[in-house]
Amino acid sequence: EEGFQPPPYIEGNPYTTDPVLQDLLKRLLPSTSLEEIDADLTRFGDVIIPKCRALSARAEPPKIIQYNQWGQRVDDLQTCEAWRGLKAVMQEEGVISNFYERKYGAHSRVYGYTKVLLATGDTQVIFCPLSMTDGCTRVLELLGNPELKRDIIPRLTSRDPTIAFTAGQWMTERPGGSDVSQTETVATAIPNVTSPYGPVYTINGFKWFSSATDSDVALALARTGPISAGSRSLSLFLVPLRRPLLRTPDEPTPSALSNNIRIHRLKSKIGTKIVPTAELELNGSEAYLLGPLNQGVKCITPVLNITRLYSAISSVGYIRKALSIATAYSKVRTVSSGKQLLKDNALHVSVLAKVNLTYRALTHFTFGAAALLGKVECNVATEEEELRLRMLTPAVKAFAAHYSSMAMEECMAALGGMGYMEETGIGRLIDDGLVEKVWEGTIPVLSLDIVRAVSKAGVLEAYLKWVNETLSACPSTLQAKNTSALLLVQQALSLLSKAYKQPVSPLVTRPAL
Ligand code: MFK
Ligand code: FAD
Repeated sequence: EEGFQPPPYIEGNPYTTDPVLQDLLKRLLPSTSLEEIDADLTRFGDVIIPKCRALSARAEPPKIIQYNQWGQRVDDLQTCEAWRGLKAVMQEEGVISNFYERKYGAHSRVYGYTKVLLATGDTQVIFCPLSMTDGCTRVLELLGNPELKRDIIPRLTSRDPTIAFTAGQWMTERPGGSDVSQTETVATAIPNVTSPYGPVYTINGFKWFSSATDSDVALALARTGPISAGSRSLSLFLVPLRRPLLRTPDEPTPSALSNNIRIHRLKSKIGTKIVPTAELELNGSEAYLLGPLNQGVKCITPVLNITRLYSAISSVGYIRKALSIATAYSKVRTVSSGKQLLKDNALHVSVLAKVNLTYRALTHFTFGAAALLGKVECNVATEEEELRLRMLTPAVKAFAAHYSSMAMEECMAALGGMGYMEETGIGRLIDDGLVEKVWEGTIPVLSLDIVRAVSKAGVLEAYLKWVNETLSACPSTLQAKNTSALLLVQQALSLLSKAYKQPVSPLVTRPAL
């Protein structure tokens, strides 16, 4: 018991101690909104994050009770109180509703995604269901009939956890998640049944990954035409996970699923262990058609694009948390015969500086896309900005996922043996963060999506014009450094030229120094 005891490190307010965010917001937000947003984010860091940390520390993986004592199949999904508490905190905070109230107009995405970034390391991947809830809201905003807009959108965006809905997304099946053309789930129209929410179908099939299994509704792809048509005979459906769908606040939602949905099993995962990811059987589940028949993939892409930005911001959020721990530790741990704090040691600082640089670059990169999404959703984006967002979304998601785990490993080692201990939580961050390389599109599949995007007229030109303008606006000293960025773009162009077997217009020229 005697002897040296390592002093504990203290993580500060994640917003006010952050090396990047305040400058980023100054650059992106008008001064009229900045003051209010700055005060709100300071409160978020002071009050909400400690609340989340306390809840997160008590989180337990979900359990499934498939049969009751009478031998009846019940499929009762039991999530822990901490998980439900984290969801409620974020709903009360308006993390989803903010994006649809749009108080700060086109800047609402930057504001809301900053909260996502700040909370990611302390919330047990709660943004998995919340991001899909956000995406589902956008789909209903774009494709929903007046009844869906009246009854469902207010639930998805509610700040009251007793009535708020969350939504899941069911795309992936056993024959393929990246390529959904072999989807086995079939939807059959029920001609004599009507619903205010649209044409009624029953769905039969097997969904291989369902992460928001505790949600109220899901957006599902199912086949409505011949399998020979591949993904072009898939339609999009809104599926209730329990019936009746609408309940009053004094009628709590049962944890058991109904609507003829069975939980085959819960997934055994490397990380995201608190998220109730399951395999599901749908045996005649009622569902409502959304959007035009056989255009399901196109109709669900707003969900993909919104959740891909959550994924990018989560990858950056994991680095933020790990770097904040490593930085805090450098202020209490001594080396060199106990004479020097790590924060004053040049060699150690160079390690942290490298991670810091990755964090800065990725934060600016992802928030560039977030700012564009805000503009598009408020109908104030130019056509060029819209095209640029299309290309940037898969790029930021892939880059952030790729660099995040490497950066977190550096932070882990920056605490020495302490970093490898479960108690610091860096191991959990790494395990949770790894999934960003897979869900919502693997990195190679996102690369193919960039190729899909640039093959549409005007997309590459819009991007390159912006690169040129951005580089020309840089001070000449920076321009010289940025030539490496230029080289990268030129390399990409040359690869694309080869892929298309024709030269891709070399719009990028080295700006005059
Ligand atoms: C914590 C934060 C993170 C959030 C986590 C949430 C939990 C995770 C849940 C999941 O992982 S859900 C499953 C996610 N699955 C994927 O991301 C699938 C990855 N695969 C793809 O993205 C494929 O590219 C895709 C399935 C979309 C390919 O399908 P198709 O049918 O072969 O695509 P096709 O025929 O090229 O495109 C159909 C139409 O959609 C085209 O439009 P047109 O009909 O007008 O020509 C495309 O241009 C359009 N499209 C495709 N991708 C698009 C898009 N439009 C806009 N944005 C996109 N990303
Ligand atoms: P595959 O598509 O079989 O990919 C296998 C490998 O092949 C990958 O390396 C991939 O990059 C590569 N590959 C695929 N196509 C190509 C190509 N054309 N060219 C080159 N390489 C290629 N899905 C949902 O629908 N809803 C959910 O809620 C959900 N939650 C998830 C939760 C977790 C924790 C995880 C891990 C996954 C979840 N998924 C969910 C599924 C996820 O979206 C898929 O796993 C992912 O899209 C990849 O699909 P797949 O698993 O079928 O892999």
